Amino acid sequence: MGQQVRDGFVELYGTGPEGVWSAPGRVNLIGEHTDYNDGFVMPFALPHTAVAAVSKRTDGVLRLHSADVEGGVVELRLDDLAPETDRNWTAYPAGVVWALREAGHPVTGADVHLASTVPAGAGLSSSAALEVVIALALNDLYELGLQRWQLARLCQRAENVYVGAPTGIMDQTASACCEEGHALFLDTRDLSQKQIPFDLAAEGLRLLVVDTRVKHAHNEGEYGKRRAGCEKGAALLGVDALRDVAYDDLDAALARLGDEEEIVRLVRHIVTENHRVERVVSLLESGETRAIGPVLVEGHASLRDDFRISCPELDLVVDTALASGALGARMTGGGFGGSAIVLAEAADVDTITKAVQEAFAAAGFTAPRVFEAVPAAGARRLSRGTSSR
Ligand code: GAF
Repeated sequence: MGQQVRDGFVELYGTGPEGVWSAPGRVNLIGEHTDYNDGFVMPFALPHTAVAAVSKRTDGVLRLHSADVEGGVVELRLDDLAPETDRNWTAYPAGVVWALREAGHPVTGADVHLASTVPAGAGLSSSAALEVVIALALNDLYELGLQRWQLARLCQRAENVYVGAPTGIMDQTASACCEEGHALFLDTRDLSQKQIPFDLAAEGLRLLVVDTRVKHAHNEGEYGKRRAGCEKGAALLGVDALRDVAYDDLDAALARLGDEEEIVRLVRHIVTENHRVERVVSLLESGETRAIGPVLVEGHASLRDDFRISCPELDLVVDTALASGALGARMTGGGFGGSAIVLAEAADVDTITKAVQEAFAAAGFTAPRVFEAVPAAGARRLSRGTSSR
């Protein structure tokens, strides 16, 4: 796709870009809604990417164009960029430019043409991919010298402040830092990372992504409500973040919350979910990959019953996949729609896929999109200058 995006840039702007970059979407294996509680997550990168051809400008103008969206080039003046003024796709790349400048980086403009294969609204981080690809391009072109984790932080700031979605740091870090063939064990408190080898094919296993086609968005209120509830839980328990509630102390902590029923549920999810991430890491490190299946299922139950962010379509994927022989399944990402993941023996993939498709048809739901996820590379530069690919 790099060449196509480069050609699109030439057609639009009449000259070749200074480079072409890509940044992937992600799937989260385990560790949901833990990132804004200073907890653990374990995403891996998808082969689906946002690809951007970019050149610098010196006149304080940002020109943005997407091959995926109707409409022409959007031209913005850097001095006019202001938080929560843009409700379109352009808010993601423009937010990154705003965040870089606000942090004091000397970005003086850019021409951008991009295209993405990350399905939008599917809970697979299409917006983080857009942010990270722009951040990486500008970091290279303006020689800012920022490290990957710093780019992820700036992208999160773009999303939180400029776009106005109160998300955590997982998606941007996944897009910026994941490595091919690995899942990323990330401690969101200090952003320390460990790449965990995750080669399912070598073990005769597959991981399916089932996009329910139920669109979700993080700035629609429910995400923010969960985040506020978790913060209230931490305050009631006298800790900086729910990450500080030890799994072994969970019962005592919940007892201290008394009749705060909703907070009890949120706290229980976060504390048990952090523990599930640690269990999955240790199972993978000891080569017991199949044994992560039941942990994924527990994670789904916790998101459905305690955190209450699943939906009938996601539950149907999980229930149908498990009834058809899957080793594990759960919703992935922010919830309220989006995608589920299914861990299965390679030999069972067709049966499970068919069963899910039939169950959706029988329930009168839109046909889901099912594909296999193989851990892919994180963000990278695809080409330099105008002639290379
Ligand atoms: C969304 C958010 F963007 C992430 O930060 C994370 O909270 C996730 O939902 C839930 O784990 O993808």
